[in-house]
Amino acid sequence: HHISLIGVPTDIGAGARGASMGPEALRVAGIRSVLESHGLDVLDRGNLSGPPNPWLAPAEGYRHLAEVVEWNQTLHEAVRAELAQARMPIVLGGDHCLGLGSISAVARHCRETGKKLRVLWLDAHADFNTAALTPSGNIHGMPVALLCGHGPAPLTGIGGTTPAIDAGVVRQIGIRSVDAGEKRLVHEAGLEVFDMRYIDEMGMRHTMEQALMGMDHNTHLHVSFDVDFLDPEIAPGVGTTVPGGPTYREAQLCMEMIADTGRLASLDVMELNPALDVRNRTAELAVDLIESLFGKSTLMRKTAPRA
Ligand code: DIR
Ligand code: MN
Ligand code: MN
Ligand code: MN
Repeated sequence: HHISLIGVPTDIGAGARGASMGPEALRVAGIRSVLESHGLDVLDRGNLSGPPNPWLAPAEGYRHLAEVVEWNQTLHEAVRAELAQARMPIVLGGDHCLGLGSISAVARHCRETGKKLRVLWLDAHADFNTAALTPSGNIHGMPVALLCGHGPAPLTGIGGTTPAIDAGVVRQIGIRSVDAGEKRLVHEAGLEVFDMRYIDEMGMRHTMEQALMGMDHNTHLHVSFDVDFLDPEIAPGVGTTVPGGPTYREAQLCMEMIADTGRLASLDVMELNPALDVRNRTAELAVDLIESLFGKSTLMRKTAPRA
């Protein structure tokens, strides 16, 4: 693997300031050297630049629409350029509105190369709001809906194809906070959601088996990792904590089972907020989990253990 780290230092879509410091916190936690220790070739492309956060109230249901478009267009081009050079982009967010620029570029690459796309969305939230449904106007609560074509053209059209993806390629995992109107739209769109109730009842192993089912040698697997997926007891450094998330052990299993597929081809690490963290422990945990995503395991097993 040839990996490119792309820092996107903005909190333009979030409800709290601070995710703009996420890329540097992940670097301080050693993301590059950890990946290199697994024999991976890593280029740190540094940080993209874009407009500052004006911290305004929503206008017609969206906060900072123009700035969100600008950041995501820049990110779309950066991710597209890495994929065109057969490099694996790791997007260091930044808030989760950036999933739009990242995944629209991945989807475009898949269309151009005839690959099948699978998106794993690891999050406490469904991120499926629209202007009419959002309680906040924060666009980090909308990227999945935008990718599926729900929203205004400047956002849904990034990359030139609307919708950027079909809802059928998405598997959401860890969901435990969905707004009332958002819930209806998730249902209507037919999103496949493995919520915390599902994980509690069925276990993380069965959940991941289901979420990864149907992939083959021609599948491009994209993981969009919102750090608030994790239980706030182990990951306090995020803007919107929701209790009852995956434990350290469940999260490790989730990442290891993704690694076992050998299909991971692009990754987002989003919503890390160093201003709310405790001595960078959430960044260090994120890096630890990313290490598992790239194949760190306790034993040199040839295959995963099977009952
Ligand atoms: C809430 C919070 N559903 C909203 N969303 C997110 O404002 O739309 N928090 N994504 O991280
Ligand atoms: Mn999110
Ligand atoms: Mn979230
Ligand atoms: Mn690990």
